[in-house]
Amino acid sequence: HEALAAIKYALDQGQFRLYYQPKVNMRSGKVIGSEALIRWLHPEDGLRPPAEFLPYVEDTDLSIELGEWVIHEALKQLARWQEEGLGIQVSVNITAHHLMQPDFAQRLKELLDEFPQVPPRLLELEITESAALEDIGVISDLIDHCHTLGVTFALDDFGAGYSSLTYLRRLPVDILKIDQSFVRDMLLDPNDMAIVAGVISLSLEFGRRVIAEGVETAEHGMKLLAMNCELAQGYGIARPMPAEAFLPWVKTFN
Ligand code: G
Ligand code: G
Ligand code: MN
Ligand code: NA
Repeated sequence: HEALAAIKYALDQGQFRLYYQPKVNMRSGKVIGSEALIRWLHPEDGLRPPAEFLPYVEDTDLSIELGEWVIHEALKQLARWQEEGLGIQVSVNITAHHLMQPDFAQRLKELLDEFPQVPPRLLELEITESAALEDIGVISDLIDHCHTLGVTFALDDFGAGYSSLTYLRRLPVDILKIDQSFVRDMLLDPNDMAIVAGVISLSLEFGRRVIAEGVETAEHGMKLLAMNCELAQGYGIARPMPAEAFLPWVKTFN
């Protein structure tokens, strides 16, 4: 396949970059972490978003190679930030296909071992509800296994899937990310507001942390804080940015 070959070539040529979007605690005003989001810096076409190339690699071996590159790159960045005195988390998006590779935990351990100066708890893996329900026991065991390595897990896009509550019930994730579609419209639509409030109280009942994504305005932030959701990510705080821009941004935010 032509597109796959082009992506493989780009990977070998070092044309991919990770952008980092801050995650903050709105109560303390502190930056707590960042989500790593892949970009293709194409020599002719410029910056390409993941929607333009990730669909081609879905469920292929190349998706695993790309996923490992993302984890490696995130660890490299964590090591740099560690040196610069910035001890924040980095979250990477992991597909169920990648997580379910038989050697996933072993490969993750090898990658972590390459960066002994990085505390594994600073690496968070974001998984979505895309995995088939029949695999949920397997995924749950994998999360337990990876937890023994020290990494943490987030359940991404929470509420937008078709079996969210089963995932919440059965997956030992550390934090729920409230899907941005609910957050975006919560100030206009009472149904979305009810869902956001419900997810926040569910997360507390289940002893999980919770973060709102898609926080686009200060008004969203204040409402979430009033509902006891103090962690947030979104354009209203900052857009995803290149690694070099992150530390200067943190200094202006603090
Ligand atoms: O970065 P952007 O906001 O355009 O992301 C669009 C989608 O691509 C999101 O669903 C995001 O989770 C996904 N995505 C971004 N980077 C990665 C990555 O490194 N790996 C995977 N699997 N998905 C990613
Ligand atoms: O699926 P996932 O949650 O990983 O996707 C993250 C995507 O959401 C990225 O493409 C990121 O650029 C985008 N994003 C982050 N914050 C906001 C926001 O406040 N509004 C909108 N519309 N998109 C956002
Ligand atoms: Mn994500
Ligand atoms: Na999400």
